Amino acid sequence: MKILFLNGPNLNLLGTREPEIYGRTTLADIEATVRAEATKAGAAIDFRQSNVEGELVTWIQQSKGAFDVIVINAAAYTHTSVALRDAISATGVPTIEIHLSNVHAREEFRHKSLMAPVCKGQICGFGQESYLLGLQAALSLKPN
Ligand code: CA2
Repeated sequence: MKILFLNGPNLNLLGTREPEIYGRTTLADIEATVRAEATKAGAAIDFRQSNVEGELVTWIQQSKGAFDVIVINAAAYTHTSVALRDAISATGVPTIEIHLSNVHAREEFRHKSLMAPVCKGQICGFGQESYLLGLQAALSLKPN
């Protein structure tokens, strides 16, 4: 199984700013943990981050035929991006939405996810563990 992990804007800052909200683990640390678990499960992962909405859209479009599942932490674009939602919907690759923080326990503007209706499901609030739970959810989906 091939799984594409996508990370949105500012997640490259993980571990360096606002540790009280996002912890001290870097995105590279998370990638290493997820990669090790995926390897044990016999899955191949690609792990990418971009601050550019259009780049994330392009990666989602290109995932068709190349990946079985997308796991995405779209960060702030979760709450604003019709383009990401349309790309997920148009591409049709099963997608799992993840977040480090519990977005529903934070500011009201974070309660709404534009992509949630076109995703298989949402995992949030477990810190870096959300990525491993996202991996487990991806593994539980049968490849098309
Ligand atoms: O909890 C999550 O994973 C979020 O997707 C993180 C986004 C936020 O906009 C979403 O509402 C919830 C923010 C990512 C920014 O990451 C930073 C990391 C370190 C320092 C500053 C920002």
